[in-house]
Amino acid sequence: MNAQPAAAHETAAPVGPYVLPPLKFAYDALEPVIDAETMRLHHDKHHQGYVDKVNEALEKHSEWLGLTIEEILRRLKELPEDIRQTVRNQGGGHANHQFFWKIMTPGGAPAGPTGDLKAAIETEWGSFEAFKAAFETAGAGHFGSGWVFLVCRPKRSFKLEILTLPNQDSVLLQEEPAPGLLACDLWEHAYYLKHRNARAAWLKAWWDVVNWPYIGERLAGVKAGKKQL
Ligand code: MN3
Repeated sequence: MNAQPAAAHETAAPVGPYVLPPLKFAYDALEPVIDAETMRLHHDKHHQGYVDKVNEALEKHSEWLGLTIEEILRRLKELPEDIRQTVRNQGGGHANHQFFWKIMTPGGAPAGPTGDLKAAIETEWGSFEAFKAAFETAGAGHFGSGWVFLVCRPKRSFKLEILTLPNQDSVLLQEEPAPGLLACDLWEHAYYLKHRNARAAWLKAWWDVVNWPYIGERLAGVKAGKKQL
């Protein structure tokens, strides 16, 4: 075992034991897309639970606590077997939710994607509308809990791709690097109080809170070689 402290370029990401990052907006700031009660439960209970449980697992092999959750997920196969699946689930849950809170903003970004991101979306799907439809179809069609992601493939000329993953699996577990640009939570806890069983309605409503300028920055970061979820 040879866990190293996080590299300098990852200083923004904290090492363990992890702490629930506070929301950057009020619980009701994403209404009517996400109601305050859902936000409270989702952030304060669900996300906190993932944080607590991944910390509990890593304390058994505390040399790993010196790494960011992103680095641990990238190196999951090196983790001691007795905690590997727990860290995949709970650590994945922590990383996915940390990512999810960052990509949303009150009022969203009505202008949608711009610049390089807009061009990359149009190259792949023809139009922003067609991309949204493909993302919604992938998310609505995913069986059971999981996430739908927009990722970038640095090894294939930064080609964009939509993928769905089960449970709390992170894009960082992918064999071929696939940094995440966007992610929507498909677990019922993310939408059930407001949208009931209508996952497709949740996905359609969710565009209204996506922070497109930030997604554009993430793509620029990937292109600049920055390691991020
Ligand atoms: Mn969730």
